[in-house]
Amino acid sequence: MPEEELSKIIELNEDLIENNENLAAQNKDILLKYNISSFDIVGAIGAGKTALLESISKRISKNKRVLVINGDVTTRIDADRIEKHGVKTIQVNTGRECALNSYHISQVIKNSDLSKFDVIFIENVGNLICPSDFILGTDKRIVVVSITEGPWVIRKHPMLFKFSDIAVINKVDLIDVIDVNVEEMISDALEINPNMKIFTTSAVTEENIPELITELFSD
Ligand SMILES: Nc1nc2c(ncn2[C@@H]2O[C@H](COP(=O)(O)OP(=O)(O)OP(=O)(O)O)[C@@H](O)[C@H]2O)c(=O)[nH]1
Ligand SMILES: [Mg+2]
Repeated sequence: MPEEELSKIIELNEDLIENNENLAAQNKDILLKYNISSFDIVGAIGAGKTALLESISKRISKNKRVLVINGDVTTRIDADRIEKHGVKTIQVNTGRECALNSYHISQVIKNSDLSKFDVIFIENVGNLICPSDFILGTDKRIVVVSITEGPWVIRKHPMLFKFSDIAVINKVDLIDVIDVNVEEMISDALEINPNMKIFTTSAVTEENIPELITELFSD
């Protein structure tokens, strides 16, 4: 590819990221104005993002008014799973895009009565690469992987860990049948981001879910 064309592509990409960051800052201001705690959940396909959200929703929906925004390429399967636990959900289908961006979230914000919610969770499309370029304007980002993705999943995807606040290593109930060293996965995450809070969870046994919830609402 000629050098000139390549530099145009790089510029376009930088513009996209900058526009996304500006819109994310606006989302953040609006959510703050309504005193809403907000979290976006990124992570591998099938790592258990929805299962964890089901477990969290079930536990907090008695005391907090929760909205879950589900990003998915085409279906609303995840939103239907979560809605059963007494929280409101909004499905955003991203079509050909591999991650939610701050424009999607700004549209949801614009069309929702935010005074009805205390907490917003955003489940991103399952993908360990695309979401790293697109912040959404939430208070905290949670990255979810599970032990079934193999021992190197964190080391292979450093960007998402670098820019997340909390890491969840899920499916630890399967530790007897999967050959991974969870302690090594934890140290991989801490090497990438020493400030990260890390939780080893199971959405099935609900191990460490109360601790995760305490961390979410700790400040
Ligand atoms: N054993 C076990 N299975 C789990 C756990 N969490 C989720 N699962 C199962 O893993 C599969 C995928 O879980 P989901 O919650 O749909 O994962 P996800 O990350 O939301 O997946 P996508 O939205 O498709 O990226 C389902 O069959 C869940 O029941 C866990 O902690 N332990
Ligand atoms: Mg899901």
